[in-house]
Amino acid sequence: MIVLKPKLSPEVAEALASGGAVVALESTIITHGMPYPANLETALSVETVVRENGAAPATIAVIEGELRVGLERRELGELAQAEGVVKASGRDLAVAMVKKQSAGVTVSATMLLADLAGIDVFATGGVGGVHRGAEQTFDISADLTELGRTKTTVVCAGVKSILDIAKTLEYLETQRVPVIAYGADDFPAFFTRKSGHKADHRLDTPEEIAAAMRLHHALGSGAGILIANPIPEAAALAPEFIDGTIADAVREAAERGVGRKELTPFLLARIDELSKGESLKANIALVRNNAELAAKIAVAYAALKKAGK
Ligand code: PSU
Ligand code: MN
Repeated sequence: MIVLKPKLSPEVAEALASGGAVVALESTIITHGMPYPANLETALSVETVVRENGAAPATIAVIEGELRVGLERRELGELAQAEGVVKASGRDLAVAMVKKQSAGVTVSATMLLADLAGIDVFATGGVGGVHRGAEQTFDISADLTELGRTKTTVVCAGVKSILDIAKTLEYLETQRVPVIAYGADDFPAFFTRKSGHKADHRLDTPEEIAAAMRLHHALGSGAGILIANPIPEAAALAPEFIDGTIADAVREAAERGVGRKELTPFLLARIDELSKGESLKANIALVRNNAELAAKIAVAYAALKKAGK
């Protein structure tokens, strides 16, 4: 059997070779999650935040059929503006390679490729989850099953209430994924710091999280870990405002019969439009905040690995 090795950028290759800290970053947020030029500005500023906190950023994508870990600025710019780029979850990667397509990779595909490259920590905005009405549609993101089987630690701001948060937490429990809120008791709801649902665990420092990662992997679980980092207070949106906007977007999607892989991008774009850019501002703030935490965790984890602890 062949084992694929994604192509690493020089910065990522060097960091991995020396046992340094690396943070994986996804690209569906660039291709399908934010409008241009905010998507490009965010992608670049998130990479800067990772570097400022002592880690190498590894934005992951498929470029003309090639699996890539760490992109050049020019490539980020092209991905951010390209029309008709594929949204690839893990199951779509092989076909994108055969067809020599470029693709933004979702959380599930990013975890898979990060793991192939030997990267332990990954920062994103929100992960996919169990959609509202899943009891009828069966719409459950492959991000959740990937978390159950790939040992990447994913730092997110919780999940948006475009999803059924209670069912998403139930599903993560079934998949044996530890859900750890950072410095909080509540599982956060992306735009707001609280969802009304308790996270399973709370840890208050990157060092504690790194230690938990080491032990989780030493137990041979094989599953990932979900770190839920609440949006910074100053950037959080008022729940009444954003909940109403989300409800409108969800209703519209149902009326128009939007489903499958188009549903999440449709909802994100409509929420951006309906909130007149307020949601985008919050989204950018929380992604940067997650990148900072992920870098600190990656630094602490790399130190434990080096010490053999
Ligand atoms: N949620 C967000 N922003 C995003 C996504 C989800 O707030 O950009 C993207 C991520 O790439 C995630 C994907 O992995 O959508 C999930 O898509 P789906 O629901 O089709 O599995
Ligand atoms: Mn889906």
